[in-house]
Amino acid sequence: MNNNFSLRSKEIILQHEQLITKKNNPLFSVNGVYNRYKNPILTRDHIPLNWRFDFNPDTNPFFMERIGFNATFNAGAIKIDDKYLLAVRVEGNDRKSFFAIAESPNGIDNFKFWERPISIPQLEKFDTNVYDMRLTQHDDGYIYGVFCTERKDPSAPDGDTSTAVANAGIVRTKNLKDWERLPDLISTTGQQRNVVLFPHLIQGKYAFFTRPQDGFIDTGKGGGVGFGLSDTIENAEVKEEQIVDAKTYHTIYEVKNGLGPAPLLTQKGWLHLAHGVRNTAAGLRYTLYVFMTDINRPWKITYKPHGHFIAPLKDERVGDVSNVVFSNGWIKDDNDKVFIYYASSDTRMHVATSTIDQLLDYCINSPQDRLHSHLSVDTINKLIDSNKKV
Ligand code: M1P
Repeated sequence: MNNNFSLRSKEIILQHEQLITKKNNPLFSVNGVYNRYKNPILTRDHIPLNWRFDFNPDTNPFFMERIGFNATFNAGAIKIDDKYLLAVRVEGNDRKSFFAIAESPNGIDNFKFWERPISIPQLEKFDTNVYDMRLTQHDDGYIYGVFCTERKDPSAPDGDTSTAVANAGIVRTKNLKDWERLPDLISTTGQQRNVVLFPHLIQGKYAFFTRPQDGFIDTGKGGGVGFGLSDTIENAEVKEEQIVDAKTYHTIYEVKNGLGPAPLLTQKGWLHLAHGVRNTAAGLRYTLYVFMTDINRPWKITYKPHGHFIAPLKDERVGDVSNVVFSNGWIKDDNDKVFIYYASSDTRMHVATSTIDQLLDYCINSPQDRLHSHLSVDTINKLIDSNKKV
């Protein structure tokens, strides 16, 4: 056996084992709302070595990587049988995203990918790219994965090789291994991304949070987190969408926003995590925010703290698409601990932990965005005044 092969393979196997078994620790939280963790939970280096290297010394004498991976991000999340499972968006060096399940015993470290990535069954019109799967354990007994499917825009002029049409693809499973593909969601708006299936029927219908938009990048007149009902899931069609949370001038979601994972049920209503996008001279900035909706009318906002909940910090700020945090997965544990899975800069995955009590307190008792600087000052002064009485 070539010395090169032997030395390199041993070293790479050792480094990989050390990485995927590394312990993760919470960091002190100044805001007291959630704890970040020291290490990212998944990076492209976590991808199994047998997806990347040819282990045959005859055909790979230099032990070179044959298939490269670019990023692991935007993961859906679910807990089954005491295992914390992420449906990770893995992006290859060829820019194609796909999904792969990574499993952890504790939700914060030791994430390991299952043996193979998920093979999504194809419809007549193949997906060009798939990403950002939201997992919903539905009352009907299935786990649904709703994801973005992207195909070249058939109306793009000759020579335009980037304009795409985005839509919501739907798959379902009972074990995260065998997936049944259902037809894509039909809606009256041109494009859909960030579509999330609500876990219960409403008025006997399947309910979706949507994000209607006019174009692939621009939301145009659409925009905002929407909500609509479909008679069936086997041929899902949302004929009417109402806006739950509109994009708004001079906010952290002035350009667009979209729901993250399926909302969590609490005694005080539904808890939602979403992302908001604002413009800056340096490009778009994606941050996460939370809000609550009425327990019986999950499309009606009841509480919405001002500004962002999680924004890109330190190393999180830089990556393939810098200044982005994005989340489409969280898990509420039996003891009401909440694991918030978020990706930074379209590059790697992180976890933050909180509790339902902390998140409710944050939602209910944080001031709202009053949309003008002088009203923000007024809000600060009210806190200063009330602190004088303490
Ligand atoms: O690059 C940031 C994000 O951009 C898109 O999100 P949205 O549809 O809200 O603009 C998605 O491509 C998402 O995957 C990505 O993280």
